[in-house]
Amino acid sequence: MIALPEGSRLDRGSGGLERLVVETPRAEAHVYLHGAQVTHFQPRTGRPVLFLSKKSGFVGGMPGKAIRGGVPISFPWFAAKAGDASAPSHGFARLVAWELVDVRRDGEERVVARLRLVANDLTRRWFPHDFACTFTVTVGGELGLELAVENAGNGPMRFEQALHTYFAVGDVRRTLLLGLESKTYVDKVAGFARKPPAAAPLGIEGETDRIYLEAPPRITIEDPVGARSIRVENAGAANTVVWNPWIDKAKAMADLGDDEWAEMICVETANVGEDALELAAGGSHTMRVTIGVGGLGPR
Ligand code: TA6
Repeated sequence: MIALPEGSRLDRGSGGLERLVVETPRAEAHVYLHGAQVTHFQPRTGRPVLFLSKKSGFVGGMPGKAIRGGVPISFPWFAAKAGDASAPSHGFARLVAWELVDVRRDGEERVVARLRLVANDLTRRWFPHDFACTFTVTVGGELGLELAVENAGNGPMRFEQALHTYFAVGDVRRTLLLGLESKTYVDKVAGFARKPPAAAPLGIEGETDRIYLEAPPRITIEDPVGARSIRVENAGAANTVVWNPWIDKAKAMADLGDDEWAEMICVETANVGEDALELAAGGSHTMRVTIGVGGLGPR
C-alpha cells in the first residue's frame, strides 16, 4: 500500500474498479488503475474537460475492456494491429491493470501520480518485447500527461502510441479546431487517402477520422456552445489524430450513446504509422500532452 498525500485517495469507481481520486485547489481528476485511464479532469471554476460515455463499460481483468472516454492509452499499436485481426484495437495497455507507483504533491497546487506497466506473459503473447511504460499524471490548473516507454530488452523494439483523448464539447457541430490548417493528413474516412492542408480551421461536419502527418505544438478547440476553448499542447509526438464517429457509427457503438457523438471530439497525441517509433535496446522515449482551458478568443 503506497502512501497517499493529502488531496488524493484510492476508491472503487464504476464496475468496482480501483480508482485514484485527486482533488487540488485548482482541479479534480480520476485515474483508473485499469488502463491507467484518466476519466475525469475538471478545473474548480469550470465543467469537465474530458468526455466519458454514459454507456461505457468498466470491466477489469487481464484483459478487460476499454473504458469509452477520458484518455485511453493506445500502445503498442494504434487502431487495428497489422496482420492480426484477433488482436484488440489500440493495443493492450488500456485493457490491463497498471501498478500505481507513487503519488506526491508538487507544491500547493499540483498532485503527481505515476503508474507503470511492464511486459508480462500476457503482453508477450501479442508483443514479444521487454518494455516498461511509465505514465505520469499531473493534476493542477492544467492536466499534464506523460507516457515514457523504455526498451528493456536486448534488441530493437518498434511500437505505435497515442494518448487518445476524448474532449467534452457543447456541440461538436459548432466546434472549431485551430492549429492544423497547414498540415497534410491521411483521411481514414476516404480510404486512407492523403489530403493536402485545408488552410482553414477544422470544423466537424460528418464522420471524421484523420491522422495528421505533423503534430503542431498547440491545437485549440474552440467550443462556442460550451463558451470555452481547450488548449492541447504536444511534445514528443509526430502525429495528431482527430476523430468523431458522427451519427451512424455512434449508433453502432454499444458503449456510446446514440446522441453522445455531438458532445465529444477526440484530439489525440500520437506516434503512429510511418511515424511509429523504434527504440534500440535500453533506449527510451517520452511523449507529453498538456491540457488547459481558456475563454474564447476574438475571431
Ligand atoms: O483514433 C481514431 C480511431 O482509430 C477510430 O478509427 C476509431 O476506431 C476510434 O479510434 C475508436 O477506436 P476504439 O477501438 O476505441 O473503438
